[in-house]
Amino acid sequence: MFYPKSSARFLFSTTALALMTIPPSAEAQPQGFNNDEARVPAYTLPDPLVDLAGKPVADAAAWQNHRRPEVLRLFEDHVFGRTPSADVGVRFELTESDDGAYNGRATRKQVRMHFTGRGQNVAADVLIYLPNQAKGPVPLFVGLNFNGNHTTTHDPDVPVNQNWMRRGENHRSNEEQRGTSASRWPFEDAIARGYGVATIYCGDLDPDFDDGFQNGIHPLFYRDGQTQPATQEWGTIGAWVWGLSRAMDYFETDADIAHDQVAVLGHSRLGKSSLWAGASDERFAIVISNNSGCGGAALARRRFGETVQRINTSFPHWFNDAHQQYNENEASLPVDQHMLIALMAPRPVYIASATEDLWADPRGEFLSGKHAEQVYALFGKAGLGVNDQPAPDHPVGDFIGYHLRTGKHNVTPYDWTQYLNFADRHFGR
Ligand code: GTR
Repeated sequence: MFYPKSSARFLFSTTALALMTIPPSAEAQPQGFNNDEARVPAYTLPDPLVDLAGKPVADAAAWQNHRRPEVLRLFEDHVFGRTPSADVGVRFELTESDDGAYNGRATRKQVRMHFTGRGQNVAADVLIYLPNQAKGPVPLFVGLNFNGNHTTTHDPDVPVNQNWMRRGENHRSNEEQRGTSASRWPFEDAIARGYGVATIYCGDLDPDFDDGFQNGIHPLFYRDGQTQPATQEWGTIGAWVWGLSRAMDYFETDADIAHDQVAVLGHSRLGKSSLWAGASDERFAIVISNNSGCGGAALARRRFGETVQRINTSFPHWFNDAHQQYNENEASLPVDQHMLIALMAPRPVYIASATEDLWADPRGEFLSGKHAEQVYALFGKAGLGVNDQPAPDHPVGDFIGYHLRTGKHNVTPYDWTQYLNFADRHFGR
């Protein structure tokens, strides 16, 4: 049996789900963007279970061997960009291992990843805390950070990153920034629960501004005469995600880390990145999106909060150039973000929203999980297990976890508690 490419059941389900609303926000949002559920346009989502030739995807094997690679390629070509193949050298240097961190409860490892290509070198530092009470290899959370590893902890033994920063004097960081993002990285809580946590400054891989891709790792991949990525090649998010995969390569060499129990997580632009990392690298056993919004978990076709045009204008470097053609033109995107979530199947994925984070479209984030459930069902895995977006602070879900935290665009201890619970459940702890 053949289904039309735009299946009618989506129209039905989006209308039914659109009857619910999320709490109004007190937080200021940019003007001129829709924050009103009643003004979400009618839309039809592409069907994850109908392939490009119009054939239905019958079972898990057809998804995994045929449709999944097709969807992955669509995200490469139309959203995040392809990673060029190039002869780039990768070397790991363990610069430190000290079992005295956090009053002897943790071992701090610092690993410098050296990347070499076309006579240039780029380095990215991985900061890792592992629990000392562990009896064997430990499960690990890994995520990128916004402002340098030294901002994630008050630990004085993490060097101040000297690369370009959004924050800090003349885009350079200093001691004053140490620990300023520590509330987003509750290392000690994770350690107490038997988990390791690793983080990397995204700007080590590619500084987060539009420089025509002259800095960061992109130039290492250029072909002779190439001066910037081709239309369908990667942008900044692609480069960040490549770095996460190289960190995964390192974890596979570290006997203290259970490399088959690595959860990748990220907040906001770095949540878009954790989703793309989980989609493009199936070694990540759990994938967590915290308030990732447009280009992350939120459905683009809803045009609620941040839109494709807005994100491509404010941050032209995040996606590939081909993505620009979908400005004010979401309906012609061959994918929507429920298909990004579906690329995690059958691995557990967690989507988190916040009530005041309307810019990221909490409902659209929930709905992408909802519309990914059909792919999990092919594997016999239950997804969210609910039809309606749950009340604030009521986590739901089996293989697709979801919560709507009360509060603003942020990562909080509440979010982390849910991720640790989710990992405990799926890692059988
Ligand atoms: C905003 C952007 C969002 C989100 C956020 C962040 O300015 O519009 O897509 O990524 O930044 O990363 O904090």
